[in-house]
Amino acid sequence: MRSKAIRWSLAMVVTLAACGGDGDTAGSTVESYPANGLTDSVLAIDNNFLPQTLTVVAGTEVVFENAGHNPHNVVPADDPIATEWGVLDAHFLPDATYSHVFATPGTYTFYCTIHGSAKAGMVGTIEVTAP
Ligand SMILES: [Cu+2]
Repeated sequence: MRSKAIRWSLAMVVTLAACGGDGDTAGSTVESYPANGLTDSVLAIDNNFLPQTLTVVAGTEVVFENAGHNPHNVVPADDPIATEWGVLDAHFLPDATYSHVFATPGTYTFYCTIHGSAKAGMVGTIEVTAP
């Protein structure tokens, strides 16, 4: 039982390690890139994100900071409990920061569930471009 689990874990590590190059088993062909040491930032103010659209190269760490006086959160448009990335308001009180490395090119729409929806209000976008 246990050795099977370990073997499965190793298989996952090997699979992930192999993802640097040619495709993966998930059906997605978008390549991921390692952290590149660059950082950029998005401020949560009352009640908006600044900037509302940020463009970064894949591998950049984006630091979200609650620069407002109110609690906010940062959740992906299709993931309101932030299972993939993002931070809920309990961990994003004023002055708190949350950072995430955007490794895969694409468009990442996010919002604050307190002050917006996935389409309006306190909503923002990270555009991640290929290096
Ligand atoms: Cu908010």
